[in-house]
Parts: sequence; structure tokens; C-alpha cells
Amino acid sequence: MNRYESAKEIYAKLGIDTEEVLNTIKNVPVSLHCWQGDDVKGFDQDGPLTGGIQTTGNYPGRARTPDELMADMEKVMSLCPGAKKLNVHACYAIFEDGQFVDRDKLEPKHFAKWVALAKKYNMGLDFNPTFFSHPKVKDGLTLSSPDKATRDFWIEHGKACIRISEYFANETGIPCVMNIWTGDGYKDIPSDRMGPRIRYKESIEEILSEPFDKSKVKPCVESKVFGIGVEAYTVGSAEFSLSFAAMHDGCLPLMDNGHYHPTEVVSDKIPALLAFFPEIALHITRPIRWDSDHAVLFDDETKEMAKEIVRCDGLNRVYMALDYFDASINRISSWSVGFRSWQKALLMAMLTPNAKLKQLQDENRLTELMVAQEATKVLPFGDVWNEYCERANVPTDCALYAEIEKYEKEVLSKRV
Ligand code: RNT
Ligand code: ZN
Repeated sequence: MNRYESAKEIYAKLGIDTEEVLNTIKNVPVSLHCWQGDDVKGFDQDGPLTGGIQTTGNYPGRARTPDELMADMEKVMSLCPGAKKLNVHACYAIFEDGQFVDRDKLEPKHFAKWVALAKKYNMGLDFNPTFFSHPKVKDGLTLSSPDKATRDFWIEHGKACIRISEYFANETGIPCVMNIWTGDGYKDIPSDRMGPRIRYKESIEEILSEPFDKSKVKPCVESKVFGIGVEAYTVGSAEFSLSFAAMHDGCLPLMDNGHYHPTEVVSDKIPALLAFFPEIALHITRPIRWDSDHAVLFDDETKEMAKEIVRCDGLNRVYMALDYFDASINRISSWSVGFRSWQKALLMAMLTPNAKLKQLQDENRLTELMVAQEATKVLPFGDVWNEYCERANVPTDCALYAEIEKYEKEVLSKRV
């Protein structure tokens, strides 16, 4: 008997059908972020990354053109099991023959190549207006700026992005999650905390007044506690974003697990939000001491977040997207280790006897619960993971690095 067959028997004794799990997980879409490949630069400007986010490192091989970025993403997809969506930022617009337009004038045609890539793999697309790295960010503010012309420019950008999101949904037949995040805030103590928030609220409301089909476009608001150079105050705080989503039908809250105080955990927030919202969205990242956006690993909190989604029967209610960017290591490795780690976390969550564990809690058999939860950690998970990789025709963990090294040698190292 091979290792998978033996693992299958062990899980079957716990009431878990590994075949059913393998058939389920491969169809759960996870959004793959294009911005890991080029250090969040985009194609529409040549300035620095702003908005309180930062990439560190200068590992060779950064994608410099749409073709390079798309080739890298195709490589990553070939290394990762599971269904994918493409997550694109507005700054990744592609202008043919130098026909540049500013962000308030973006049109679906500027993203036709992204649609073609998505269609090639039967994937959906997610979208993000880009409210950073642009000369019209005035004094660190966009949608919450006291300057009306600045707000209006960014509102027009948001509306253009709704139209593009709907185009993505129409082209692919898959709903498009459109996430609104701004780095708006102040480095030091502000004298008015409410004014910017009222303006932010009204600006997002104006964006959402653009007509769209709620079954096709899923607008989200992402909160954040602080950014680099934006330490004292962020306009889109947790309370702001959660309240906004709660008060606006069809708008989803988006939680990024790098955006909270370090002892807060998004795993605990997932069931709290699912008790109220029909749908929520996540940015999955790995913060070390701050929102450092390291590649996601198969670590405790990653496992815990996936467990909550599965336990809450939330696979159809939680839009999952990766969001991190490490420029200090091979970017293909960062992308694929992160995607694979989230796949592992989902798989492990599905291979957990959740109903039995819940029963122990409800019967207050808490000693037994602790022992049982520890026992699940050493089940032969790795054998099912390897089987998943083999069936998906992607490398197992031990074979991954050789593939990455080969691509670095043949492709990335030539980018000088
Ligand atoms: C920044 C937010 C935001 C960005 C992307 C590029 O802290 O997490 O989601 O990372 O939109
Ligand atoms: Zn994020």
C-alpha cells in the first residue's frame, strides 16, 4: 500500500473522506496577486512606491514589462495546485503604442491582455483601484483629501475601476472582487480625525453610485492600522471600514492579516464577521513585527485562518486573496511558496475532524478536546498533500526548488 492509501485509511477512521476533500479543494479559487512580480511598481508611472507600503530587497529578475510579468505568473501557476483567480491593480494597465491615459480615464481595453490571460486558464479576475504611487496623491491623501479636485480625480478613478471590474466579470463569467484601499493618513497626531473620515465615506459612496450589477462586482473596503510614514492615524481604520461595509448593502469588509495590532488575530475575526456579513474578503500575508508583507508560510495563524473558513462552512462566502511582496528573494519562490502554503492550510483544515471537535466543545469535554486537537496535528497530512500535488501535476515540496532554480537560470537571470 502506498503512503496516500495508508493515509486515506487513517483519515477514514476519523470520518474524513480524503477523496472528497481532494475533489473539493481543487475548485476553491484563490486570487494570485500580480504585484509580487515587480515589487508593486505597475506599468503606468515611474515614481517610487508610496502609500505607506514598502518592498525591501533588490533580488535580480524583477518583471519589467507586461509580457515578463505574465510569463512569471504562468510559471507560478504551473508550480501551484488549486484553482486561481488573477488579482490585478489598476496601475497594471497596458497602454498599446504609448496611448497613455491617467487613472481617471482608464477603460476596459487597457486590461484586455489580462482578460486574455485569465481566459486562457478559465480563471476569474479581481481588481483594485490604485490610490498610491501617483502625483495626484496630495499630501498623502486621496479620497479623504480636503482638496475637492484631488478627491474628484480619485473618485473618477474608482468609478472607472467599477466599470473595468464589471467588464472582467462579463468576460470571464466569474464575479470580480474590487477592493478599495488607500494609504490616507497622517504621520503625527492630527487635529481632526473625523473630517477625513467623513470625506472618505462620501467619496466611497460616490464611487459606489456608479451603476453596477451586485452579482458581478463585489466592492470591498480594506482597513489598516498604520503605514510607514502614516503612523499616528489612518483614515480607513478597522472601525471605519467595518462600519462602512455594514451600512452599505453589497459592500464587503476586507481584512488583511497584516493590518492589525500584533496580538490581534484575523482567525478570530473571520467567524465574528461571518455572523453578520453574507460575504467577506481576505488579504493573506505574513507580517513580522509590522505589515512587512513576507511570503505566506504554513504557520500557525495561517492554518488557523483556513480552519475558521472551513469550520464556518465559509468556502463560498470568503473571497481569498494573497497580498505580500518580497523583493529580497527569488520572486517566483515567494509567490509559489505563499500560494502553496495557503493551499496546505486549506487542505489541513479540510482534513480536520471539525464536527467531532465541535461536539467535544459543546459537551464541555475540554480536556479531551485539547488532547484531540493535538492529535490532529500529527496525522499524515503530508501524504495527502503530496498526492494533491501529484494529481495537479505540480512539483511536490522537495522538487519545487529545482524548478525555481531552472527558471531563474533560463529566464530571470537574463533580465539585466
Ligand atoms: C497595503 C494593503 C493593500 C496593498 C495592495 C497592493 O497595506 O495591504 O492591499 O498591499 O493593494
Ligand atoms: Zn492588503
